[in-house]
Amino acid sequence: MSRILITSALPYINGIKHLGNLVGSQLPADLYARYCRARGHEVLFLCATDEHGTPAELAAAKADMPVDAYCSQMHRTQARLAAGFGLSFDHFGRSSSPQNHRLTQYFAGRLAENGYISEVSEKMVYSPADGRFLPDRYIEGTCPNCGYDRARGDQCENCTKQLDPTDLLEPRSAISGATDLEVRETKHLFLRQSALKDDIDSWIDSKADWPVLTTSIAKKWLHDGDGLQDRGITRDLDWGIPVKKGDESWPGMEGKVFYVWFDAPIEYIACAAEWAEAQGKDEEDWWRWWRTDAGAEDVRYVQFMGKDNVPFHTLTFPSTLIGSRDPWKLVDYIKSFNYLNYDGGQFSTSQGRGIFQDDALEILPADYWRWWLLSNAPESSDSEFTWEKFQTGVNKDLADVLGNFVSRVTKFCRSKFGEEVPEGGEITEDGRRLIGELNTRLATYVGHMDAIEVRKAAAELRAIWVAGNEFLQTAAPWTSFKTDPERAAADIRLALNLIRVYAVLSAPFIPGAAATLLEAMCTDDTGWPSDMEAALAVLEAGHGFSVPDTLFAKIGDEDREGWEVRFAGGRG
Ligand code: B3M
Ligand code: ZN
Repeated sequence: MSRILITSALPYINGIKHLGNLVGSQLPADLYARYCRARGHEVLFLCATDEHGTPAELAAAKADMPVDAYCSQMHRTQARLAAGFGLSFDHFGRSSSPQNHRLTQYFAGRLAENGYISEVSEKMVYSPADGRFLPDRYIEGTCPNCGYDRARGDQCENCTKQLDPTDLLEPRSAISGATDLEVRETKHLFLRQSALKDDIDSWIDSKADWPVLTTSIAKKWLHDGDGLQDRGITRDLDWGIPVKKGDESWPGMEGKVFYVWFDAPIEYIACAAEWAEAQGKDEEDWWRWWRTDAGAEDVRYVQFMGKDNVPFHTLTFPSTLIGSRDPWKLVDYIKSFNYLNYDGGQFSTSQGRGIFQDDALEILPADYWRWWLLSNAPESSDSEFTWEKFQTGVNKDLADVLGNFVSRVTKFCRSKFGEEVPEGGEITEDGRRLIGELNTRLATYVGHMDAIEVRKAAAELRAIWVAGNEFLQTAAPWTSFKTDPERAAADIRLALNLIRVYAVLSAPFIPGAAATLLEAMCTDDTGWPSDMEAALAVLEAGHGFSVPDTLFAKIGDEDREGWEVRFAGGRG
């Protein structure tokens, strides 16, 4: 048994997230967390809302609310939706927490002590029309790297390059659209990433097992052009964590706050402190996850995120941790994702394009979404959601394969032997063959899950379900029952046990259905079937069960067409 720390990229507070956000971080993180728990590991799975910076201010202004009230309300909404999707966070925190204020100011102080902060009089974009500086998302323009014309002041969404507002070509105010922008001087703190370049470089070189998507993005920004650049970590904004050196004030920085991308990853740590407090635990209880001088050297730390977040997690956040020269735990493995597209275009929060979490849960239970999204996760390349693909995937895999197996087995048993596991002969030859196949497939499934190969794991799980149906087809207990009821009983006993095994193996993907299956089998034995033959004998003759209601209803053409129309336009 090991200890595994899992974090998902922190969803921005600026609105309800779409399914592309979900499949790019929180959902695969949950899959892995559930799997690790099922394998008996000690897991701490953390996520939080990312509440500072211009996205929060802009969204609150649009909702006509004070920004702190807006964040509290949206945090509750996101927490409710996360629960609706079955995301099993040990804690869902807030980057605006007092714990994060303290830690962020602490890190800034440590970095300054170690010489990794410089104070720079910076030229910032000022908008006379808006009467303010325009940091980050308050400014839009053309990306100097790739030419994308809707790049934001902090990052180009198209090519992932981290930007400063003054880098943008043909800049305009995102508030008023004004283009008569000026450049004014203002003092800011910079994180001297350039001085940490060798540390970062050799750290990344030590991660030979990382996915190519992760390392290629990191290496690109480490070595391309001028190499690792120093990054401004403060902003002229009202909302955020006030700039301080530990708990001392920082002369010249009055009225400024830390940049959201400085404090957001520190929330991964602060969230553990929030978790400890919520659980009535002490500092040492969360230090053992985060400090290598307090037990965290045994922890395996895995992060999940979309590819646009990779530079911040491979360069900026490690610079903060390494530059503190404290024994903080660094990430061991970064699982990153490409984008999920929606019907020939991009999902877009700002344009309301695609399917959003609240709408998704309103039309179908979480498991339908979880299964389709995970089995089509954008791993090696971008993938695409279309209603037709969704309908086909769900109907085939969940209704025709898994649902059908469960329904045939339980209904046949009820009609011939009653609602309990039947007594009968030894495992049949067909049964032996099934056990052999399941053993091989389980080893493959475990291999993919350990490697966090989400699509491959889903494909293998589907093959494990198919094996059950093929066994039923070959063994044909409805035929053998007429001549050899003992044999039919032995096969059905095996099949009923297989339903429990399916519940255990499938729970990371479809926890709702898995719970229904265990309930129908009247068991709470979730033991991992490492010994398949023993696992298929857990429910003994005489053990009661019930026939579950339809596990997965098929999506009809009418529903699909209706949703296609309903979700065609943006939702504004
Ligand atoms: N909030 C970006 C995003 O939601 C950002 C992630 C922060 S992770 C520390 O894609
Ligand atoms: Zn670009």
